[in-house]
Order: sequence, then structure tokens, then C-alpha cells
Amino acid sequence: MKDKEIEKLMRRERERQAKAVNLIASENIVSADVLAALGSELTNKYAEGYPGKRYYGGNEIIDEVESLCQKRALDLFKLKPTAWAVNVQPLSGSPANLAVYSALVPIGGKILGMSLASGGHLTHGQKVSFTGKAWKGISYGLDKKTERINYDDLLTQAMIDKPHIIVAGFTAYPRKIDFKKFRNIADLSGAILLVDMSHFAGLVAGGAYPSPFPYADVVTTTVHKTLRGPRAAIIFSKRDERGFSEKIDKAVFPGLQGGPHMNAIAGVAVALGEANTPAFKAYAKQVIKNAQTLAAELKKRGWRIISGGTDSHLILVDVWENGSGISGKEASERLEKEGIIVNKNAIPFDTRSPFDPSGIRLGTAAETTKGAKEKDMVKLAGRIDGCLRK
Ligand code: DSN
Repeated sequence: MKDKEIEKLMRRERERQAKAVNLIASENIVSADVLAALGSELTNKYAEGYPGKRYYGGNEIIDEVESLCQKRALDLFKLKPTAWAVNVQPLSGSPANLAVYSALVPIGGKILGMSLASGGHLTHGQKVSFTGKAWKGISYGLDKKTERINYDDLLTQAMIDKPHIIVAGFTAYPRKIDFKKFRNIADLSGAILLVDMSHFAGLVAGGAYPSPFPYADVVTTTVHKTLRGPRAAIIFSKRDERGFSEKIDKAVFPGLQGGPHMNAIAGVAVALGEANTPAFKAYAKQVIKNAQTLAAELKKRGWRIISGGTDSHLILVDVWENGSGISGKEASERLEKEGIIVNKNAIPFDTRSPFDPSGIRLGTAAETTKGAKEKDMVKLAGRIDGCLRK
């Protein structure tokens, strides 16, 4: 590179990533092919519009890239193009969710999503997000005893609030979601069912986590978490008389975005192709085995694991435990000094502030990409325990 300053920073970050133990649950490590697509000349092209309907010339090859990406997205989740539409242009997860609401929920309409403290995402209608300003965000929580979704309570809440849309999905909930129950609650309360599978999309692709597609009306996902692709997002919508897919396409472009990032879309296509392989299926299963081993080993060492364990790539640890431990911030800082990267995280019914909450969130997607197995998780649990008990 001619730009030595940026080259040096890139090298330092590459070295940091190679050295650190990465337990950030929303990160992963992309392949050399994904990096090649991101760094390609596709970044030079303006392609406002959709395949076959662009505003600028010169998009013949770009059309093929986007169409191939759409095909791979449908193939990966075994969806028929007659039944499901797919939009691969959202720049990332937050714009994807925003596009869905702006297409399907009237301004001021109600979004019912999991509360932030229970593991929901800002774009599921939280006040600090635009999704909680333009629409009325209502939150559901977890059962205090089980720290899992209580579907009876959720039904009661939905019947009282009558939301326009219900969001199933999370950033910090370690368990499986019962999508069939969500479907039933959406039907009874007259809501659209959106599943935000950003965290677990790779696990669904690998057959290691339940698929939302038999039940959802719309599914959004980022590509860069368990799916192991570049930073981008996809929106799937059921094709039916409600015309969701047409509305969503219009909301993405021209509603919210201009030219799609075609280099990223090529990277998404590469990642989707990689995820549609037996090797990725084995990867997805290993991610969960690793998370379950890490959770069990930490539990053995006396740490309280939220909900008692995990069904996914994600673990929430209560490091504060009613004041007998340390705060989440201190825990993440101590671990970082030891080269173990995690994030501080609120736990359900947290009594501490979100800036210094009671928990830490751990995820096994990135370390599993590096080849970690259960025996590595046992060692890692020992390192984490030693560091937190210092
Ligand atoms: N920042 C992502 C996460 O860590 O879960 C969600 O947007």
C-alpha cells in the first residue's frame, strides 16, 4: 500500500486479531475469498435500483452479482423463489430492521420486541433508536425464575397491546426461540411476525438451531455474525397478497438507501456459498458444542450462567451475583488485559447501569472458526475463572 499510515494500522489490527481470544458473540472471521470480494473493483460501481431496473448504465455484470447473491440466500435456507423474496441490499442490520418497519408499520404504530435488559436489540423499538421514536416500542421481558421467554405472558401482553408487528430475535438471549408459539401469538393478536435472526443465522444455516422460515412473515439477518460473512444484511419476506416484498424493496431503495455496496454484496454471495457446505454444518454444530462446554465449565467453577446454560453460540455470565463478584465492566477490562475479548452486558432484571452492568456476554463463533474444540473451551474456562477471581 502507498498509504503507510493506514497500512500500519491495518497490520496492527491484523496482529491484534490473530493474538486475541475473541469471545465477542457478534463477531467472526471471514475467509480470504470474502476479503477479496470486499476489496474488489465492484466498490467502484453505482447500481441504484435492482437487477434489470437500474438508474445507471454499465450494470450488466453487477446484475449478475446481485441475482447470484439472492439465489444463494434462498438456496441456503431452502426457500422457493415463488414463496419468498429476498433483498440483499441493506447496509447492515439496523438499516434492515428500519426498512421493514418503514415498509410495513404505519408511523406511530406499535412494535413489540424483547426488552434491551432481556437481550433484545435497540432496533426492536427501543427509545434511543429511531425505531422507538418513529414507532411506539413496547417491550416484553423474561420469566424471572427461568430467565427464558414466557410465552403465556407474551400472549397476554400482545392481546392487550395489539402491536402491528412482533419481533422475535435477540442480541443476548442464549436459548432457542419457539417460533411456532410466536406465530400463534402473532395470529391471535393480528400482528406481523418479524424474526431478526442476526445472531443465529449461521446456526440455522448449519441445521443447528430451529429455522424461523416455516413461521415468520419477514426474516432479517446480518451476515457478519455466525453466518461468517461481511458486514451487511439481508431481508427475506413471504410472497403473498399482502405485497410485503414489494413494499420492502421500495423501503430499502429509494426509501432509505442509495447505491448498494456491490463489493459487500459479492462478499455476502461468497459467504452464503461457503455456508451451504457440509463443512459449515459441522462448524455450526461445533460452535454450539463449544458454547455449551464453556458454559458448563464456568458453571462448574461457580459462575452463574443466565438461564443455566445455552442452546446457541452465546453465553451470559452473571459476574456480579448480588454484589459477591465484580461488575461486568471490570470483568471485561480484566479479561482484555489477559488477551480475552468479551463485552460487558446487562443481565435480565439487572439492578446495575447499562454502562457498568452485572454481566458479560461470551460467544464462540470466532474461536470456532479458528479451530477451537471442547478441550480448548475447558482451558479457556480455567483462564477466565482465574482472571475474574484475582
Ligand atoms: N452489536 C451487535 C451485537 O453485538 O449483538 C448487535 O447489533
